[in-house]
Amino acid sequence: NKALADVLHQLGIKELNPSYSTGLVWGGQEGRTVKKIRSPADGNFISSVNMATADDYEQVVKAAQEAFKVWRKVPSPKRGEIVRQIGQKLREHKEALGKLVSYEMGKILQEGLGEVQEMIDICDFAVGLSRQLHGYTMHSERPQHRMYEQYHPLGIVGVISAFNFPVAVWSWNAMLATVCGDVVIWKPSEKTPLTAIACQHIIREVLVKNELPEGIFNLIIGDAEIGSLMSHDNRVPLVSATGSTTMGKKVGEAVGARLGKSLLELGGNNAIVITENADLEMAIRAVVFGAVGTCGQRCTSTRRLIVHENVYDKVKERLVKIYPNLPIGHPLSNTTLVGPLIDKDAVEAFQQALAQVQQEGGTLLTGGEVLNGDSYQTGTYVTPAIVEAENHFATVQKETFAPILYLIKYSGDIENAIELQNGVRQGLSSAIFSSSLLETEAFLSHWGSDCGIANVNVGTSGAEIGGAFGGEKDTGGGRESGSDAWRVYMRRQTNTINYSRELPLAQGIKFDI
Ligand code: UN1
Repeated sequence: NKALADVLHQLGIKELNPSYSTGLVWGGQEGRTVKKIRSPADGNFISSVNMATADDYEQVVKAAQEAFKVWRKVPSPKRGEIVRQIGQKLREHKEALGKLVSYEMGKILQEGLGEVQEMIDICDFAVGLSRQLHGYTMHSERPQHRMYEQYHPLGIVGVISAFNFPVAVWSWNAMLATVCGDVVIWKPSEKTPLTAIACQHIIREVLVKNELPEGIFNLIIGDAEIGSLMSHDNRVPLVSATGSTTMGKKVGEAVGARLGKSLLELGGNNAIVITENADLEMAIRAVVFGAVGTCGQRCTSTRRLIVHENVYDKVKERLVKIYPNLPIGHPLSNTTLVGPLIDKDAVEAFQQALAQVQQEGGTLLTGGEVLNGDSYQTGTYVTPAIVEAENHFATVQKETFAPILYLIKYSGDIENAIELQNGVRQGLSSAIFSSSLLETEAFLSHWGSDCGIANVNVGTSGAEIGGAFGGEKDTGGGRESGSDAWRVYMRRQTNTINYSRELPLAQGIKFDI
């Protein structure tokens, strides 16, 4: 596998099978449970990794605690300088890391490169932020007193990330946490540990060059047990978790029970509304990218299409024509638009959802096959499906991490479309395609979309890092990435300072001794 060897060489990766890394030190090579990682693209063996033990986890926490003592004293703009250097390294390695993301996870190269770009962007954002971690000043009710607030580092931030964005989502968390003065323990998805190891190599170079302590950036490769240790651990004041709602509820409950902070970015069931006033060609492009991009495995993937009855047949006809011609194949091939699903379990979930929705009365219009033959021997390639369905079907209410687009008809005015859009438990991303100001403003209003992200003439996926990213209801309520999402990585402290020679009490209370 020469292509892979080249990429690993470019990234300077030597250690392929550690179970953890405390920034500078790799550990846990011997005697652990071994997991073999195969590419979903061609089934080829990529590497073995060792699954971390509870002892490994202890090593990592100790290193992180020690590093925090040093790191929190480094001025924030100096911390930003480290993140700047990381961003620079990512620029140098963009091509190689993008390829590795594509090969290990299965998203097409364009999207693999896009993912690395997202990491570079958040580094730039975090560098600027490192000079802007500001709070308010307040006027005191007492004479010669002043009040202000400060943001201080929290400590160890645990990051649990998912396979579908194996590196970008970690970087959103890690780069903000780093300029905030925190140290990070990253538990990547056990399906995509190699890209995490690659990032750790990049980080390590920067730590060594700057003679920084071990343990500012830590990596631990393990299963749900490690996530559970982290969630229950009082030494980890914030756990940021991305993944399914089921996983998020477990993390949220465990962290909540010890009154820790959690930042949850969970499932979506994202809809695009197409009204009769939409530019249909533009809408169709957004729908197809949203529904089949990353083979339907983004948390922002378009899963429901809510179309006005007057344009419904046109939209349906257009999509049913486009879908069978989508080039499906190896994610590293330039012509491919749809790569494989992550594994056979995902293929099974895809098939089950399609069988179930048809039982409920849905009509499969196109796709839904598992491909076989020469280029598709892994059994992970499927043809993206479109199903005519109703919003209340149990299958439609559920997030299936696969390329299934449910076509739903609405009639009457925009309020009906909004009701359908909001009529699911998830609340991540939503979009409307329309040139009518009355419709688009209604969609964005306080009685409009209930999602964390609501777009106009822009699809549901592919958010920029500058905005806060996350959603409501079963999506978990957390916000990562841009805007003021950084605040969750810090503790807020209110300070009252008296520069008089008196000691007046607030609220005018008299208490003379
Ligand atoms: C995810 O799928 O968990 O908005 C993150 C998007 C990407 C991030 C998705 N920027 O589609």
